[in-house]
Amino acid sequence: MEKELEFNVDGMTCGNCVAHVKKAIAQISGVESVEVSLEEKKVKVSTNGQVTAAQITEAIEEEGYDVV
Ligand SMILES: [Cu+2]
Repeated sequence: MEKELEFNVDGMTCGNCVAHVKKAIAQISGVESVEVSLEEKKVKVSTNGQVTAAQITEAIEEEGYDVV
């Protein structure tokens, strides 16, 4: 079943940051789409329901950004 997860992410300052975060999350198997709002510092991820929030948090943190 499809599931949407939302994260508040600190440290993104420009379009490159957004691209890095998007790419890192999109590589996780089971992720269907990623939306990033630089202004709101929000990341919305649609998944097939088989992806955990912890997996996504890890991917964001590996890119050097903070999930708050
Ligand atoms: Cu940047």
